[in-house]
Amino acid sequence: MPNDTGVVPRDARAEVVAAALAGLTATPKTLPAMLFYDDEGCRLFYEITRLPEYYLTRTETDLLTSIAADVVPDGFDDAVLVEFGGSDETKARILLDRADTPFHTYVSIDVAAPALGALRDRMVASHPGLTVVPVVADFMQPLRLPPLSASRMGFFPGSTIGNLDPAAATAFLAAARMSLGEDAWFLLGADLRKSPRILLPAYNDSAGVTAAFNLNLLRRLNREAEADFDLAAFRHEAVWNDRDSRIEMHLVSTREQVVRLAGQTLRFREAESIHTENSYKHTEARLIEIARKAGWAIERVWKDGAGLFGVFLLRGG
Ligand code: AVJ
Repeated sequence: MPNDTGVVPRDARAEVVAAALAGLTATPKTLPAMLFYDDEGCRLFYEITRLPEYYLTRTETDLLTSIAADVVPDGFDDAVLVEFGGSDETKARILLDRADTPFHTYVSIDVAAPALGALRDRMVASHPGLTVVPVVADFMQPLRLPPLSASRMGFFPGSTIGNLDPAAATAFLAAARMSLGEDAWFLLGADLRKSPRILLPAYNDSAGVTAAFNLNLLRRLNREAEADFDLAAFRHEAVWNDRDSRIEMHLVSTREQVVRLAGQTLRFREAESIHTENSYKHTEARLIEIARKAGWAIERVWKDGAGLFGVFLLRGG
């Protein structure tokens, strides 16, 4: 990941090369969605969140704002909010900015150390009374958190859980339950299954921002993995996979071609795709089933008026 100077450390580059080679030598070809988020990818994702077709961010933000007082369990005080994959505090602020917030500590777990450092600086400046604890770690793994107060709430907004297949989503929620310890709570934001007439434009917007976001992956590999992808020879594609209930993003080769990456030769057939992302769209019932399998009880579920997006309050034992 880039540091403040824009220079990518060698070991980070080695990880990008290893991940890219593993995916691009597999059949069918894939690339991990986490590779989207270099500096330009983060900027493009922010632009996506402002698109008229991308209803997710504004729907969740409005929903969280309207329920912020209700998500706090009775007797919850001296509380800690633990965000998973939280290198952007915008959603957490909805809970932390309230005059009556029970949260005095904000723990944010993310692999991107520079982004976490910037987040800490922003939060310390705007919230003098708040203790901000950045934790540099892969949130998919169980982790040892610093000693926390009795009232703990995990936070996983943004429908990031949609990137995980159901088994991985269950494993993540189970690991988070272990990391948070006994009697913790968890607030999960997830996009819901709906008509592809709404879903497809959200992942194939008319301004072409999602296409640029997808193709930026290849630009990143050209820079960080000594690759020579011709960006004009791949096109963005978003498809609805009804059986698996997910949007898939692909980069499709427009012709037969050969690409070099870190000294290796990669061959593409015409119309061959690189599968770059899954975005699962589960029903409320399916998400409840996944949370239960991970050992959580369902305390309450909120949806926006149109039933596009769900916020799930889970309770550990
Ligand atoms: C950040 C994973 C929730 O799946 O909607 C947006 C990423 N990809 N447009 C999503 C994304 C294409 C986003 N998540």
